[in-house]
Amino acid sequence: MHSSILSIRSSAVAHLEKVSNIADLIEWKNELLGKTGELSSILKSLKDATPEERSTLGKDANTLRWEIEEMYEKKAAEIEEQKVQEKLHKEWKDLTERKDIQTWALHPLTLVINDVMDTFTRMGFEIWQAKEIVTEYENFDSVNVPASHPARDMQDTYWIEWGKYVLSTQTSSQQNNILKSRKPPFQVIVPDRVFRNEDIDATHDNTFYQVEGIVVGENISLANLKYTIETMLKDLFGKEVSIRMRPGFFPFVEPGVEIDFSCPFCGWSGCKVCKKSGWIEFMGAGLMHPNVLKEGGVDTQKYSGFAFGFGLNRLAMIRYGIDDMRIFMHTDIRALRQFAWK
Ligand code: FA5
Repeated sequence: MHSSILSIRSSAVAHLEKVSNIADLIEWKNELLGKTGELSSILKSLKDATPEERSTLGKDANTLRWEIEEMYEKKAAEIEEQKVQEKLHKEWKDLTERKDIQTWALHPLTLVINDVMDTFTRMGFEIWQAKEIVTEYENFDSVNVPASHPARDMQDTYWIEWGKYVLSTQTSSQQNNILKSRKPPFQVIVPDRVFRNEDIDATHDNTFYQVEGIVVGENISLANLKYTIETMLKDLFGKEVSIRMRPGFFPFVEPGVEIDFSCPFCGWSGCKVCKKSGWIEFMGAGLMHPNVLKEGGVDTQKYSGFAFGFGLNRLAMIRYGIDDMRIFMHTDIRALRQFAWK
């Protein structure tokens, strides 16, 4: 290659290495190939050259022109690629990081149901899947509450079909189905939503959760009931909790009791949760009424049983220090999320 072309070429290559953007690249090309560019000047000067020189210089100059065009295209592509990479790097987002997405949370009632079910399954209870629409027979007659019985008025009922179907007012509506489908001895726990046509206030809802437990076997007594409930409460609150039984009336148990437990927050000294009494009202329970056992096909000469039922909403309120039950059924996510990990 002609020495002057070679010198243009090497300075062009050196200069190109320093070029890092399209504007400088265009300028670089213009300085070589533009009207007043170095190579153009050489091509223009060809007319004064000897024919021999004209042929070699012309050929070399043209070769360099194509080379410069090629270098230009290659560099332009490199600059473009670098721009894309920088953009990608700047805008890259780790979608798996999910910093800006709120973490999921279980509903406080679900958390309490899960814990209560864990406790009972550890004690060997089977979980029974209840129904929310039940027959009048299941809800009332089968648990010793005949049509004329005043106890029907104790729970204001939503009728689905008058005289036939109701929204279950109590998980006790499952007792008869359980008795008919299990052979003693057995122990079953039933968590479910129940419904009562009641005025709603801070401690009453018309839709709430109950947990029913029934245990049937030989020589089942109130002592077994006491042990079961104390064990469950100890597991739930992580400390010793005592219970006391007061006489209580429920048509499906005899004797019937109301069970309170010692306040796990103040240990009897009196606090806001137990309303300074040291005790928290918890559940209805008792030994299963012979009529209920017989209606379920259980041999009452051989077997006895106990049953209990408690409100899960009230337990969740105690556990989380909530003073208004209505937040459970309202859909205020801000209120519900705060209990997620307690
Ligand atoms: C019953 O429902 C009986 N079936 C419990 C039972 C089962 C007794 C087995 C004996 C043997 P009671 O109506 O008291 O009983 O309701 C039980 C619990 O449900 C109450 O202690 C309370 O915690 C909860 N509860 C009752 N009414 C409401 C309401 N309107 N809102 C929220 N919780 C309620």
